[in-house]
Amino acid sequence: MPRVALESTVISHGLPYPDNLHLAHEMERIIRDNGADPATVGVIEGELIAGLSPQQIERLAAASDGKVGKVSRRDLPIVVARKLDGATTVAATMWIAHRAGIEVFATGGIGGVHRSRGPGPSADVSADLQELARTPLIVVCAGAKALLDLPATLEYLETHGVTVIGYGTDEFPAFYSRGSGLPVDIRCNTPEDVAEIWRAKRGLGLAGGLLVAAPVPAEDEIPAAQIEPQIEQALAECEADGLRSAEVTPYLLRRIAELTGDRSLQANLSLLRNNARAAAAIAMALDCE
Ligand code: PSU
Ligand code: MN
Repeated sequence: MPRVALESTVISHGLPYPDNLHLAHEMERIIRDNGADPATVGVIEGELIAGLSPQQIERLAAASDGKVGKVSRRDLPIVVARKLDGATTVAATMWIAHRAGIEVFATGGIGGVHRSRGPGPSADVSADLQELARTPLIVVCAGAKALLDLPATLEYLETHGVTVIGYGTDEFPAFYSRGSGLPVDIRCNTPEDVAEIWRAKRGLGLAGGLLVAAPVPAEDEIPAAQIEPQIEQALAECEADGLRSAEVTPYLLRRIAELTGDRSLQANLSLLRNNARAAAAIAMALDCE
C-alpha cells in the first residue's frame, strides 16, 4: 500500500488544541479512506519516526507551547543527541520520510522567503526550500502564506530546480486565497498527470522534490485583500517584538490566527483535508504505474 507522510509542526505549532489533534487524526483517516497508508512524522525521545502512533500524535498535539520544539533540518542532530521530543517542519519531515522510503507528503503551507524588513532581500529563507531542492519527494501544499514574499519564494525554487505544479490551477495559491497572480510552471488536472511528471523527473535522474500546489476549496477561501491588513499587523508586531530565525513563522501563524479568528482556522483545516485527499490520490496513481 502506498504511504503518505504528514508533518507535525502544523500539529504542535500551527493549530490550536484540540483542533490540531482532531485534524491530525482526520488527515490520517482521509488518507486511509482513499486507499493509502498515512505516516505522521515526528520525534519522540530522540527517535525519528515515520508513522507515529495515535498516542504519540496526542503527545505532540497536547504539549503546551514551547514544550515540543519545532524541528527543522538543522535541529535533527540536537533532538537525537539529547533524546528530545520534536515536531518536524516540512524540511525535516521530507528528510525523514524519504529515509523511510516514502514518496508523497501532504502539508498545509510550506515555508519560504520572508518579506524583507529593510533594503535588499531578506536573509530569512526557510530550510523547506533547500530541502525541496535536494530530497526526492512530492510535496502537496496549498502554496505558501502571503505573509511571505511569494515572488521571491518562487524565484528561489526556480533557481534551485524545483518544478512547481498547480493542481487544477494556473496560479500559485496563497494558502487562504486560491490565487496569488503568480504563475506555476505547469498545471496538472489529475493525479495521473502529476505521477507522469514525477516519473519523468526521476527518469532523468534529476535530484530533489516536486511541489504540488492545490488551492484551498472555494467555499473556505479568504480573499487576499481581506487578510492583508491582518498580515501587515502581524508582521509589524513581529518586528516590534524583535523575533528572529525559527521563532518568526510560529509567531506570525499564531498572530494571524488570533487576528482573523475562526474563519482562518476553518480555511486552514479545509485546505489540510483537501491536501490529504490529493496526496493520497497521487500516491495511488504512482502505485499503479
Ligand atoms: N506555514 C503554515 N503553517 C505551518 C508552517 C508554515 O502556513 O504550520 C510550518 C511548516 O511546518 C513549515 C514551517 O515547514 O512552518 C516553516 O518554518 P520556517 O519558516 O521557520 O522554516
Ligand atoms: Mn525562517
